[in-house]
Amino acid sequence: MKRHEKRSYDPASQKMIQKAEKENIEIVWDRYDAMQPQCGFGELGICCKICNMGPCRIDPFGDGPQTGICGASKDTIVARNLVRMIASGAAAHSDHGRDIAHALLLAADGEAHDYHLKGTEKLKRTAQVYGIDTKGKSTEKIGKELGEKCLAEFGQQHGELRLLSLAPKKRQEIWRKLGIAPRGIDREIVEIMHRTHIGVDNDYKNVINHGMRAALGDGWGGSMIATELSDILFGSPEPIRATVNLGTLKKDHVNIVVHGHEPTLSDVVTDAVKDPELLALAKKYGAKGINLVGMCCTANEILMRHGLPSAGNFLQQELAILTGSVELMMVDVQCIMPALSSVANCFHTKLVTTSPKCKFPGVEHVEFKEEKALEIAKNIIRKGVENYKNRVQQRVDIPKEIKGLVAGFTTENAFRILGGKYRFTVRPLNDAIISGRLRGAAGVVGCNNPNIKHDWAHVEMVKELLRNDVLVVQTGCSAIACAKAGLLTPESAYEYAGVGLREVCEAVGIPPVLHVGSCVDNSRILLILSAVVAEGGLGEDISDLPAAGAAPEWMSEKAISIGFYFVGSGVYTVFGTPQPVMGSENVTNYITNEIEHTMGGKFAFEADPIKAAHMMIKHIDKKRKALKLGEVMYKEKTATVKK
Ligand code: BF8
Repeated sequence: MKRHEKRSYDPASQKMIQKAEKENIEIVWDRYDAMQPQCGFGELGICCKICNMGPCRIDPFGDGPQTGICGASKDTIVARNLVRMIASGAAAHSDHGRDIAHALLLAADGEAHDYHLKGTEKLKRTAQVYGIDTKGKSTEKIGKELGEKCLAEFGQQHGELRLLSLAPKKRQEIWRKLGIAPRGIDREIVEIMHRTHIGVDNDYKNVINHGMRAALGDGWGGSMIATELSDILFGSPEPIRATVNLGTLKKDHVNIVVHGHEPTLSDVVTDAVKDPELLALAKKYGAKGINLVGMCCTANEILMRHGLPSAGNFLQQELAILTGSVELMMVDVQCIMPALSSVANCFHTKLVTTSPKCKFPGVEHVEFKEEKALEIAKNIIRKGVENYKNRVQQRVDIPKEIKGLVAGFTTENAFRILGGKYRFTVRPLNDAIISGRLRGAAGVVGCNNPNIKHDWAHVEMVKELLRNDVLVVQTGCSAIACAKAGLLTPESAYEYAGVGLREVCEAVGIPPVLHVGSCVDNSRILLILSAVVAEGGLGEDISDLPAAGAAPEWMSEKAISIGFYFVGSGVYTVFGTPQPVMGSENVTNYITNEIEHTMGGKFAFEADPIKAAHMMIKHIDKKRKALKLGEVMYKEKTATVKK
């Protein structure tokens, strides 16, 4: 197998990897190879650099030091390092949520006049959860009160986050009994930093349980606030057809890529590219128009709400520039490789940073402010249009690969689609699981990582689940991976789904893989699971459901936080490569085994996606048995799987 084939599963990416090789441009896989062998102490989680007596490291073979200079055991060191990753991941998601709450407030106050509160139904519903009396109040007044209440929850010191009340009652009781119901979003993150300071918490279970509390503050707090308030501000997504992969870039258009996470800028950019003056300018420079595409989770935001194309996922950010066709890439926060500036320097591509939290040395910064959103967006687009004249057409190589998909699924529209015109319900989903037409459901989410062939694990795992009648729900880069493989269309059910799943997809008219958004939108999965429990017939808690989760190509600290809030919500969750815990047998055993007795969920690590899919299927079958459900309806698999 050739090098580019080993690096990516996606033919479009393979072509750009070859181009990078030919033109001697260093990209992520080259840096990964240069980094081998990677630090074994780091991989095992047994390096401690929390204080200046260190850095300390535990000898994994038992001959050298078995504690740090302060006496911290490997269990303490591993647990502390792990929960610090949760702190960072939860902080990233939650800060995103905070920014959306801030934007909602500005919009409600009339200070950010380019935004309007579009999701009035959801506004009222969410306001009720927060105990806001909506009677006789204007949309703006309710929005302001809700924005204030949500913002206050970040620094809340007592009580519980309001959105926890949306979880099944039994789950809430578990959290209370274990003392891990999050009080305030920031508070739990700060407490991680305190507990893991030199000489504080050195009971590894106590450390991890608090990490779980902070992660729950992400899933049922910061991330859920981000999702719910985005739906209020920008409107709830509806099923929508779109396209994906590098083939969405256009040879004869000005290509603008929005990359990052927060929808505040990208949402107004969708309007800015329609500006007649900018379109005329693009024509003046010889382009046929302005082509706006997304990258990573910003792509998911504009894909879900506007049907705009996604050029790709995490490992494709450099590859988009390598097409030679990108006039401008604007970035906000998270998952933006620092290497982008050097790759952009090899082409005419202009890189623009927009967030005060994320600047690059030597890269133009145009600070985004909600109060002048559209004006700033137009200003950035203009820079891209003006850069078209610098494009070297001979260096343009746009891979032809492009796939159609349907995105835009949410907790709310799942009810409508499944329930039909007259009654909103997830009953048909529960019934399909109870009857055995569906085996169960799985959430497959997360990143790409050069330590595993790009997209391969996502695609193979999802195909295997579909084939075994497991309905799949996706977010983030995982959803983009499977979209590129053609799994996110209703027609894909005929090719990949088992008989039972295919029947359900046919009856309801949905793809066998439901794209529910960006990574903060994993909160939608929590709410879908809660809705399924509330509908009845499948137990009393999320941990009773025939369901499982996976992050087969995970990379970021956000993935760790997501994993922990899923496990803390009762979900069996399989990560591809192990989390950095293997240096402590106790911590590994705690999170992959023991924790199930208290939380109802646990982790597993398995890099082989087919094996991992079967671990999930086994878990789903175990839960079916516990619920006294029969075997799945159809034994035969009609779909064929490429191995
Ligand atoms: O937040 S899946 S690589 S883009 S961290 Fe990043 Fe991972 Fe992609 Fe979205 Ni999520």
